[in-house]
Amino acid sequence: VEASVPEGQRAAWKKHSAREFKTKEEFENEAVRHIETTLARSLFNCDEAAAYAGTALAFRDRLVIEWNKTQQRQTFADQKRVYYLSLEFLMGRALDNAMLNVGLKDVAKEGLADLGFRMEDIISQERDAALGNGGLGRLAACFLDSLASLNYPAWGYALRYRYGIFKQEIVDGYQVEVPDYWLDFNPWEFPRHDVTVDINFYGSVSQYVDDDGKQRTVWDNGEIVTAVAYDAPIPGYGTTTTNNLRLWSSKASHGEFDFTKFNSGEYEQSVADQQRAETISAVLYPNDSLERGKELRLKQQYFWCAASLFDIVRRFKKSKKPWKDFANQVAIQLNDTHPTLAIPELQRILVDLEGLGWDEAWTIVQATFGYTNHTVLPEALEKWSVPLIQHLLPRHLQIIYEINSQFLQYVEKSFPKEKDILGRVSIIEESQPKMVRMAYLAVIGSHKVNGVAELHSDLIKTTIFKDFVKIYGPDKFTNVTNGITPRRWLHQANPKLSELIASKLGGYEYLRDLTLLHKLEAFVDDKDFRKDFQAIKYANKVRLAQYILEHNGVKVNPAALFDVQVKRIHEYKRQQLNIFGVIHRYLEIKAMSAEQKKKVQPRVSIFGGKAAPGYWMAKTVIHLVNQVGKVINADKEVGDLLKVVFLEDYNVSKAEIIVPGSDISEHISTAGTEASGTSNMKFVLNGGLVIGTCDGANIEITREVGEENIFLFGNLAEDVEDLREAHHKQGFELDPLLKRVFETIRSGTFGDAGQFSALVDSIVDHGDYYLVSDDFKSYIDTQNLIDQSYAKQEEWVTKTILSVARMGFFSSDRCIDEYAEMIWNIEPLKPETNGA
Ligand code: GPW
Repeated sequence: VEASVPEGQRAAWKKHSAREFKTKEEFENEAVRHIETTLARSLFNCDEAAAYAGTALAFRDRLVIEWNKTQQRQTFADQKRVYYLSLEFLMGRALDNAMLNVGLKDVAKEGLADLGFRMEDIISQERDAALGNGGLGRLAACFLDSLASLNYPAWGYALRYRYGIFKQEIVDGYQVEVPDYWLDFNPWEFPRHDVTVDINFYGSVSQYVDDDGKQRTVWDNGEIVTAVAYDAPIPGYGTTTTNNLRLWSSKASHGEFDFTKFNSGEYEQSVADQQRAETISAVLYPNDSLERGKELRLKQQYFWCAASLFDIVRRFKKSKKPWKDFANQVAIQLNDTHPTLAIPELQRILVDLEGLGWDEAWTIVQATFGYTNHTVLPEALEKWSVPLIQHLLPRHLQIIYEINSQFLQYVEKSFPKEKDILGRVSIIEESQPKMVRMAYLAVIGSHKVNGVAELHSDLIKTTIFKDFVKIYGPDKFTNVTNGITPRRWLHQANPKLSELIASKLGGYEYLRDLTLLHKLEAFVDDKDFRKDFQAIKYANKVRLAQYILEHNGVKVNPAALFDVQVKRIHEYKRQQLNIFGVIHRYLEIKAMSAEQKKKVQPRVSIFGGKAAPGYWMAKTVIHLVNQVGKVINADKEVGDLLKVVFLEDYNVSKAEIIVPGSDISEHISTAGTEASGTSNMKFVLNGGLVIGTCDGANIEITREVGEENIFLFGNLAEDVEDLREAHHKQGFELDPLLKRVFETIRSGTFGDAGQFSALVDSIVDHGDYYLVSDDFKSYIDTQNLIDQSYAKQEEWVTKTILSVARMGFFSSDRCIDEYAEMIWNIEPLKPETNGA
């Protein structure tokens, strides 16, 4: 439908076209107008929530103007776009980010002060958009920020969950999950009731011969659910480029709300049907690095992939280009295997709906997709049962079998002498029931596969995808080491440090090119700079100490060493190693004379993170941390020498307070299990040091900052398999210090020992799969080294400054440029060119 205004009327249109505020006066004008009209409030009943809403709406207007222009410009330029398919986008708050990215935070701050409000109070009114579990979802959010900041034409696609990741409450030391209904006021989303896609489930497949005598396949007679688009603007930093994040919401199709049922008195049934449809986008699955094979999850995945592909194909078809140009116009990145159904779905669209030949279609599919792997953990690799896919997506199962059959024929021809290879690389696992291995389908359907840190990218080539390297050659596999956006994780979370750096580097250009940080090295001996740098760290620790007092009721000394481990609770991430180390430290202190105690470096051990609701071992760790904290924090003999706190409901906005306030942070996974880690980068960028294993991005952080500036310990990835095998064959000697820790737990020091037996037994009786005992001594020794190093404050400050200066590599801008060049083959579209 042609909907543009005729030439003759455009002058009037342009005269009244929306304008962007620039000054404090104009901001106040916009905010007050929104508070008084949009919200129907007045100066007599404007609380902080209303002031937040008015501010957000004022900035939203600004974003929308640039968003519209960007979309017009990108459509007009008609160059290749990238689509980032991720089931998770852990965005956090949007207002602060919007103000900083458009460069008007100071203007708004003064304006709000005029109106009687403090900026911090207003910002903290906003609820986090928590549509993700952990690192994978936050990475997607950082990538959106970088894509827009670098002016790439890019869209994110995901689901509009009504409930994001649950809110965590700690009750009597236990985790309790509370639903996160976040949508009652969300000024950042725009419902597009005119952008809908009908999605088919179940039903049947039939063949017919079309007018040209071609054999065609149709899939129909199933249940139809409608996808409705909700869009959110993604502003770039220091550019007007504003990209789009499109979230799909499910609702009953008109056919579904059955009026015959309704009229014949089956009102309840028709409402029930409606609710069933809405259930698809109702809730984010709260498992991190674990696959549970639930039908509703598969429905979510297909619903989202099908709606997104329909949308992408619809946009491509508007350009009237031939299909052979598809992969020159469209790059689709699969964030882990969750969107793998997009592969058979695009093949289905091209073959069944558009009438392309199989091979022609398959060439397009492979050229379009790239796949990012984020784990080698077997329990996280997705598999779906063949009967379930057969039932829910009968046509897709046929297509998957056809893809597999052609692939296996090719493998058989290439490796005629290898009998076992076909069974090993088949997309179908011959188990009972048969399973579809989604990672294999993703590898086969993509032109590039990448891991997320060097070690991880090497590991996938030698373990889970070893055979595929042989089949396709090594060039199909590559590495893009993860990164973080310095806008949120330095400028926004740590404005004082950002300002100090800008004062030395002559402005904020380093936020667009983080490698410029290297110039800070020149100031490492500058007395004033060192003093300022240290004072900022101290102020951030004071802020964190206030937060701890407010939320945990524990008074901590900001001069103590703040030791932080915040991330999802998982056995492979080894929070248990940390808390056992804390217990060891407690026992050491208890055994000291008053004289010895004077030499102890005071510490605060800070934990935070959510456990998946069904993950008992992880929940036990949370409980143990809280019990240990209760005992130690109340022990007068220990006092300020050791405090232990568990921060409730760790999320993005809390990370923005916690990360800048850390001296040392823990990234202590069993070597070879953490694909990359990204919070390690955030801590170092904010002037904290890392204690970590030789795993994931820790290794590259070491390469960049120098091994004298990081505290590495523990066994290496290459030795893990042998150690595990030895445990099983010979058994193993429990580390004596760890043994003493377990005796303390068993004695009931931290409450009924039975509550922690599973945790202790997994190490003592069940082979210590995560090598906690093997790494314990080395961990304790390294922690002691940290105490000594921290006591030499001048050396410590030197380490932290040099580390910050050397973190340029870890900007997510670098990641996006690498993806663009190696995988997507796309170019930026600068606002100045084609100025719409
Ligand atoms: F298991 N990651 C995550 F690979 O946060 F799917 N959730 C997940 O479900 C998975 C991975 C999955 C994380 C990795 O654990 C972390 O090492 C990495 O830095 C992050 O993804 C981003 O790549």
